[in-house]
Amino acid sequence: RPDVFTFGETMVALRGSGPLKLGGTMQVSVAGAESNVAIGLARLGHSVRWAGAVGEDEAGQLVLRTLRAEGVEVSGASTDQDAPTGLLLFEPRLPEVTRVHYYRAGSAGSRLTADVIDRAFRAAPPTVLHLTGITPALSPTARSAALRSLQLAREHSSLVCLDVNFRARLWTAEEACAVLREWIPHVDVLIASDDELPLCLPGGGGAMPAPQSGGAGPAQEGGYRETSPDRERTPDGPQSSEAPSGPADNNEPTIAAQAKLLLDLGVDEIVVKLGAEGATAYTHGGSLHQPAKTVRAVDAVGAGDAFVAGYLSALLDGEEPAGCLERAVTTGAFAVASPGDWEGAPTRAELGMLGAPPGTVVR
Ligand code: KDG
Repeated sequence: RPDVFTFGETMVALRGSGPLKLGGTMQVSVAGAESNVAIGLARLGHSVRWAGAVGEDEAGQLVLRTLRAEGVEVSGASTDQDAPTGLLLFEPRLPEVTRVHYYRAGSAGSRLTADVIDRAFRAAPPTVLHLTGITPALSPTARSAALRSLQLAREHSSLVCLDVNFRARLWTAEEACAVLREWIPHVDVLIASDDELPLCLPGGGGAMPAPQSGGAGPAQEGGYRETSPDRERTPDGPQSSEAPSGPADNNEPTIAAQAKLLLDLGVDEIVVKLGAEGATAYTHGGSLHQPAKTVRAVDAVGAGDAFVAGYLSALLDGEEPAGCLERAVTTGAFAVASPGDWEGAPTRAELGMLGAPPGTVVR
């Protein structure tokens, strides 16, 4: 049984160094929320399978080759001869603001079908199924693929982790809400930023999350705290308190009330990413807040996915919510401190580096 099965659209990602209209060079890599999580987990030593559809093109080869090189099993992936692999461009506009441009309408990844997911899942039913709210936004067939995975998870007693990952460029809050609230009864671990929680609740579609600065996720969603190089670092050790904890921020009463509704709907753990404020987990036993780790922010894209990888990794290791949150903010901070969606994801041996004093050279 693999530890985790995940699926979604992974695209070729081109990263510029300034305004795109000025031209210049771009870095070529791949990006996809679910494959970012898969790589993060594989680096931490877990067995992970990823499925999705890529085009029969060099871009598709790059996606599969990258995932294989990272130790992610891709035998369940499919190749679409009639559509290209999707593309996304990252355009850094300000040190902390990145703009994302998608070229994914009609892409191979968006044409994912339930049959592909059915085959991939049944070939090796996992301990954990991880999916995101991006997949159902891609197309009706991708939406049925996601729904099929939820049914299969129930059939095979896989734990279901859902990261809401609302993408305003792909669908409206009302559309997202209609799908997500149907999914909630199938979800065991729900991961969301605070503004995404209403999307999972009846009537939540009206609470439109604020437009995201990068278009690829809240700018600070991975549970990290920024610092400038000349500012003093804050202690990095675990600072969680036992449940129930004090308020995480001024919105805490609303967030707690929403989390309570979700617990009542059958979700076991609701993990709310609060960006620079860290993250709070809500369970039937109470709530637990984990402050962020302090790092110098280089590229926040992918921080939320890294956070999920850390959380699931610790969960698979049998950790309680405190240990899961601690690892999640650690992996989130690694992502923020490194360029790229997933490139800076830590191995297990590297996790402790975050607490090293500035100037440390590991020999
Ligand atoms: O979390 C970062 C990813 O979401 C992004 O790089 C690409 O999957 C992506 C998306 O759909 O935005």
